[in-house]
Formats: sequence, C-alpha cells, structure tokens
Amino acid sequence: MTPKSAASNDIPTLSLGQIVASHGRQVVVEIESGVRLPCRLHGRKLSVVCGDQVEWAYAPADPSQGLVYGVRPRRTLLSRLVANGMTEPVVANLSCLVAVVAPRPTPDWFIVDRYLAGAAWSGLDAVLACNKSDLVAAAPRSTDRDELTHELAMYERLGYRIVHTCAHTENGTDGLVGMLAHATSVLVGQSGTGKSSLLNALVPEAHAVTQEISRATEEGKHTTTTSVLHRLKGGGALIDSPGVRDYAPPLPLLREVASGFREIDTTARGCKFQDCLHLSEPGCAVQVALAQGLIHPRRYDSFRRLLTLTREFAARAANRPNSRR
Ligand SMILES: Nc1nc2c(ncn2[C@@H]2O[C@H](COP(=O)(O)OP(=O)(O)O)[C@@H](O)[C@H]2O)c(=O)[nH]1
Ligand SMILES: [Mg+2]
Ligand SMILES: [Zn+2]
Repeated sequence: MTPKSAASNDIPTLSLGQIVASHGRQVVVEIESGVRLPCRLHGRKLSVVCGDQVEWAYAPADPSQGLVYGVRPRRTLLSRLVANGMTEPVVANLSCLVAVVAPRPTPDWFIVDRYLAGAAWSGLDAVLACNKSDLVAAAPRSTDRDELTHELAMYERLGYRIVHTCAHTENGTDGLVGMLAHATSVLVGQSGTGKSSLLNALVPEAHAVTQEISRATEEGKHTTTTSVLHRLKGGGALIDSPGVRDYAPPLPLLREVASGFREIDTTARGCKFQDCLHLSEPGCAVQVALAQGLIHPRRYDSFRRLLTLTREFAARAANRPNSRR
C-alpha cells in the first residue's frame, strides 16, 4: 500500500498490484486478492509492460475497472532492439528466461544465442527447453537430430540447464516445473516451438491459443500476440511471449558484448590486449581458444555478428544529432 499524499486529494488511496497483461493503455492488473482487474493507465506518460509492479485504485465512476497511477522501479527488464535502434521493453521483473527449441521448426541457434546474451545482460538466469521430444526420434533427417543433440550438449557444457519436454504427452514437464519453481520466467523462442503448448501443459487454465505449423514455411504463425503472466501451482509465475523470427537484445557497449557469451567472457578475461574486441588480433586469447577448438565456431560467429551489429548501431547513433553514445 502506498500512503495517500495529503496534497493530492484527487488521487485515491493506492494499492499495489502486478501487470499480468498489457494491451497498450488497457491492462490487466492482478490485485492483492489474486483477482485480475481490467485497468486503464492514468496519465499519458505512463507506460507499463507485463510483470510491472504498479500502484492502482478503482475507477471512481466504475468500480469494475481500475486506474493505474504509477510503476514501481523494475528489478529486471527484458527488452528488445527495434528497427530504428531504439529499445522496447518486453517483460519486467523476470528472474529466468526459458529459450524453447524443437526439432521443428529447425532451430535458429543465433536467435537462441541472442536470447541467452539478452538474459545475461538483463541479469536473468537462463535455461533451454527442447520441446517436442516425441519428434526427436522421428526427425526428418538424422543429421538434423545429430545437430540438435550436438548443440544442446554444447550449451550444457557451458553450464546452461537443459530440459527435454513433450507438451503433448507432458513427458519431462515435471523437470521444467522444478526449474521454474519460485521464479518469474518467460518462454521465448521461434514461433511454433510449442511455447503456448508448454504453458497449457503447466497451467491448463491458461487456455493459450496454439497453432499448426505452416507447412510451407515450417514456421509457426504468430498466434500469441501479447505476453500474459500466469501463476504456477508450485509457486512462481510463467509468461508466454509472442514468437519471434528475429530478436536482438538492446546492445551494450562494444567491450561488453563478450559478457553475453559465457565461454568467450571467461576466455576474454585472460586476453593480454587491453581494449581487445577479440575479433582478429593475433595472439588474442579468444582467437587462440577458437583455433584450439575450445570455443565453438558457431558460438563465436554469434558473438561476432552481435559485435558487428553493436558497432553498426553505435556508428549510426554517433552520426545522429543529440545522440547519447
Ligand atoms: N509433436 C509435438 N508437437 C507439439 C508439441 N508442442 C507443441 N506442438 C505443436 O506445435 C505447434 C505450435 O505450438 P504452439 O504452442 O502454438 O507454439 P508457439 O508458437 O511456440 O507458441 C502446434 O501445432 C502444437 O500442437 C510437442 O511436444 N510435440
Ligand atoms: Mg504461442
Ligand atoms: Zn582479445
């Protein structure tokens, strides 16, 4: 509860709640009783995302609705880079990111790496869920299956926890529930990997809409249009998110890019060159580890691509008048 300010007679006593869904100015707030109340944002400048802790009060003229007056400081924020170089907040107050992959659609590991880097930069724990375990044995080509196994083993060596699930039979979902207990987690990944199906397996009352994968593109269509927060029975909360064909986290300073890649970060700490970007300098510790096979070439490629993107955006920002970088 926030005490009412003596001067603000027009503002009623405010209560604390959490945004569980956001549709622009219209949001849903879970209030202290657990009831989910439709609310409007009060004031043009206010903007919220799913997961935000907010101060709200019943609308004076219509007690079936609430008004949101303010947002509490966010403990964490997952954002994404949008086309013009700006960042857009996606979900607030998360503690864990679950990157969902599946044998179909064919995994885009660069997207996975970007999510993992975004999680690291936002201070979130990250786990990988390999869904559709029923399809692994029936993968169209054994090379696809081998690649999936190979990549997952690589992430496991890096210290990421991996869980294998089947949203249809609920095989392995107990393991996922165990990982998510007491955390506020978001399911992210390509469309069609089964994020909404997993949510339904874990929270049946969520009734999340799922969709057939389009045969033409092997990509799921974007059935999930907004992030919604659901409570897990064992404690914790789970947020389904719209799928992405492309995701990039807000870019850090050039020298911080390595911190999004665990193995590159550790190796980079031993690099003898000050201000090294670990791109091509002979004798650079990262280059040596790469040549020795201690860093996976595809992970290094992910790092290099994100570094290049950071460079491009930094250059663009520097050329803009009134830029902050
Ligand atoms: N075989 C199989 N199909 C699944 C599984 N989970 C989801 N699907 C299917 O994959 C498609 C996309 O699922 P959906 O949950 O909408 O994916 P989202 O886009 O990540 O939310 C749907 O046709 C689901 O029925 C699974 O574990 N096994
Ligand atoms: Mg979905
Ligand atoms: Zn270096």
